[in-house]
Amino acid sequence: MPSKKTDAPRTSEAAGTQTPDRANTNAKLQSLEDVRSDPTGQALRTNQGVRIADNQNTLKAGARGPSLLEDFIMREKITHFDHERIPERIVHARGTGAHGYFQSYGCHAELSKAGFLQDPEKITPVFVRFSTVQGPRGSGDTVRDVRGFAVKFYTDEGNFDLVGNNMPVFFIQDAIKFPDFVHAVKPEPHNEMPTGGSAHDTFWDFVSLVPESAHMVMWAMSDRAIPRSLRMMEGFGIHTFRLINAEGVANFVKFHWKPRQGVHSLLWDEAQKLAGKDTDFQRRDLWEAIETGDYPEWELGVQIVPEADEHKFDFDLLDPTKIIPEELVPVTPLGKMVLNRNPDNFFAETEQVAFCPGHIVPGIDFTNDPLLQGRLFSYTDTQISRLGGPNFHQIPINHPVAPNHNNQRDAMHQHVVHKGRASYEPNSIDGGWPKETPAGPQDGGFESYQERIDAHKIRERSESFADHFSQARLFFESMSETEQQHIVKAYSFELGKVEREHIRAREVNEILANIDLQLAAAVAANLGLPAPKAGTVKVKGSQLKQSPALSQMNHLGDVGIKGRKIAVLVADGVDGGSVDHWRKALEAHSARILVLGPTSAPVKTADGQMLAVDASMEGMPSVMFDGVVVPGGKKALDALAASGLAKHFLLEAYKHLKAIASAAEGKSLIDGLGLKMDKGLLAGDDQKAVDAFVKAVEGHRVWEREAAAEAIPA
Ligand code: HDE
Repeated sequence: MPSKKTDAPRTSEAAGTQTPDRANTNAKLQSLEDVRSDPTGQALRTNQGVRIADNQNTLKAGARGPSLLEDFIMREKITHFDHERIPERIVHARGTGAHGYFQSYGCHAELSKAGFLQDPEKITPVFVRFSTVQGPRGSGDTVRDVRGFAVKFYTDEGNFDLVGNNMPVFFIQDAIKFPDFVHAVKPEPHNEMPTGGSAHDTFWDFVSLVPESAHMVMWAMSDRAIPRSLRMMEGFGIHTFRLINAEGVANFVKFHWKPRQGVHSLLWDEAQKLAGKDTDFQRRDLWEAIETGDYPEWELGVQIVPEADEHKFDFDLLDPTKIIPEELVPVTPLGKMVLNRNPDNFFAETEQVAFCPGHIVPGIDFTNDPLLQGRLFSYTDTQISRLGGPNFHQIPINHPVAPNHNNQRDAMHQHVVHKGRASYEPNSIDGGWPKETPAGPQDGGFESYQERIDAHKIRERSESFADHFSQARLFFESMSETEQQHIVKAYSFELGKVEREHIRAREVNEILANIDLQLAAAVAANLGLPAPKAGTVKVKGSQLKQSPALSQMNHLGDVGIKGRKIAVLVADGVDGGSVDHWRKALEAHSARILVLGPTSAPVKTADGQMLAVDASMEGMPSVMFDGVVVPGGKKALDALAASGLAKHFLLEAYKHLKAIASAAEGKSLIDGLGLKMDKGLLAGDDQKAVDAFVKAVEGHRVWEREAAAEAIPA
């Protein structure tokens, strides 16, 4: 049955004006939707279609007797159940997905001949999967880790997968090191600890021995590794790719996703608490945003470098441990992506989706980045064991909307009944079909960019990949003071969990001291290590002193407080008018308002009405919100002042630098907690108070409060 939800534009383009291949696209999309099974009104049957009369009892020899082998209904059910699990991804096992669409802002024919970038009217369906890297499928969402950001574009010319992360660089330069890196970051082999994090000996042993990881580790120790929401992350293709136009002119590009929701993070204390209070915090956040119609949106952009400028930078474009600072090459916006439909079934869609950086379409091509080159092999290979054979492209979520006739045949889980009598090419039996399409400016067959290579076959790293510290330093120096402090704390926390002192010392003296001596000294002091000496590596430094684009403080987004979660704390005796006032005022900004009571039971307002609550303060603690409102009503305020739960809620929100507004009469509650008013701690019900509150939530945190918040117990 077709999906009942119709928000997601799943039509591709008007039939009739295109080639027969393209005219088939709508029908193809529809057939992909038809695999969605709807049991409404249907009888319970076996896999063979037999109606089942009793789904409660096994066939037995007498009511108290042994079960009979003959029971094909029970055997079929249990056998299927026994095989329900497939291997989880070796990395990025924990993930969540969503459907949506991509729409180009205009015609980008000068840059690429890829069809989905030509026409602003054209809607290209996408499926996105966000993930953490280290933890298993059931691990926590809010651990300190890189986030995967993988997008499958179902274009008319075949699937294009942009398999990126929320950080623009990577830990290693050459694919042959990937198994070493992953073995090091994964839980320790002897006791399988820790789950979901990198704060352990093997990770720090590896990265302290491999200086090329220095830049990426800096990102991983920054707030980028604990995003507030999957909706609030940038995405990066990392490697340099090529875009090629119809004339065959190529440019180097780096892909960027810029969230309209801004780039925001959790605080470390919040992230840790959330890992226990709501393991699913981020998948729930994305799911609820989409269910409530608050569709997250990203802008796809590219940094463009003409082929002639390949060697104009102080780093190598092929080195995946380097960014192109946006101040040197700005990001050119190409189009937008909107996520507007949740999957119907997690396993069928999110778990079975198979990405591969090698899935590209005409108009896009690779470069010789040695990490990218290895990835081109790995992804298809891993799907063969994960999804049980080479026909994983036939699984509906992986199926292109473009036709995919060829002479590949058979293999495990073959779903297609190939009607041709000849499964080879050339043939004269089937009229020679399917036939090659010559490469061409539009609708041509794929043609690789004809890069000239004149080289020795050699195992060697290019000298141009040798500078490991300049950009790590640029990153640190581009951070605000607050962000720098968070980085110091993250290194101190993680290295504090490392048992072997020589590993801690090596990271401080041989890595951090080469990046920034003050950073190294601060971490050393927190670990009780001797003050480090200046690093021994001669670091040439970057062309730029700072890159403001690297600081999250400069990415507040442009949707205001839309989709931000605000808790309204109530108790018996609350002023119902005050609740309505705040609700209306904040809903006008499209924030999500949740009323929290002492328990999940409704409360009685001052004028005797029953007010339903969305949850208890215990069920939805302050770490799940972006801001808190305490409406008026003397009796309710007194009750909150006497409640440990409510006081903890407010103190914790204050500690986590969140905006808190109370009705004017609630000031005594704030005073009673010993808190000083600031830009984000407000008392008042008038428009001025509402505006100040909205502004504080928009700013994400009340950073000026950080010193005062230190004194509040966690
Ligand atoms: Fe991956 N990576 N990776 N990776 N990666 C996988 O493929 C691999 C790398 C990324 O939501 C695996 O289907 C190698 C960089 C994402 O399903 C595997 C190397 C970047 C996802 C694999 C890298 C990524 C994966 C595991 C070094 C950012 C999750 C399961 C040469 C640009 C996709 C799978 C999803 C998944 C291999 C490095 C991103 C084993 C060999 C760099 C977002 O094939």
